[in-house]
Amino acid sequence: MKVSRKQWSSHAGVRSFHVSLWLAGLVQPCWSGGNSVMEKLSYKILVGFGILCICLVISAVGPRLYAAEGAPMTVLVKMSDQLVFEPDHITIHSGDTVEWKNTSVLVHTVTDQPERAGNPKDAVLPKGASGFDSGNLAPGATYRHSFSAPGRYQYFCKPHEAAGMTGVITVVP
Ligand SMILES: [Cu+2]
Repeated sequence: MKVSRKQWSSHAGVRSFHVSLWLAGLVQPCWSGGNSVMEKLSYKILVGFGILCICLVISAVGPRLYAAEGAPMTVLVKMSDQLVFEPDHITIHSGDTVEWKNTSVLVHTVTDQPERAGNPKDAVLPKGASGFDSGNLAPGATYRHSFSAPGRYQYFCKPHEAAGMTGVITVVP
């Protein structure tokens, strides 16, 4: 069928509306009878746009799902001149690693051994987890520990426990 450019543009608007309804499963496609080159072209553009949208959604959501479900991560905690672990509370997944970096001019430690704590509340381990101790970390030094047993870990810095230099790690399965 022959249509003028003006008529076509209004038809295209109606048809794209019908295609939307068809995609929602509400009506039968009404564009299938269209024969003009322009109508076929507009249909191809709509389908192409739909596929592009689906690809964009997959590329945006896919890597997030993978990061949440899959590969182990390493989380950085800094040890500061203000005698704090930054951040002092973190939540990680079983299998993740924490890397502590001494960004101060002082010596710090990362210690989670109840027998070394002045206050037992400063060294807490979940059932089945072994204690750990970095030893003295000079300015600029790093220490890494991987966590597998889920639960709450409270750790401290030996020289600065009394000053309140403690941190909490929650490990979720
Ligand atoms: Cu310290």
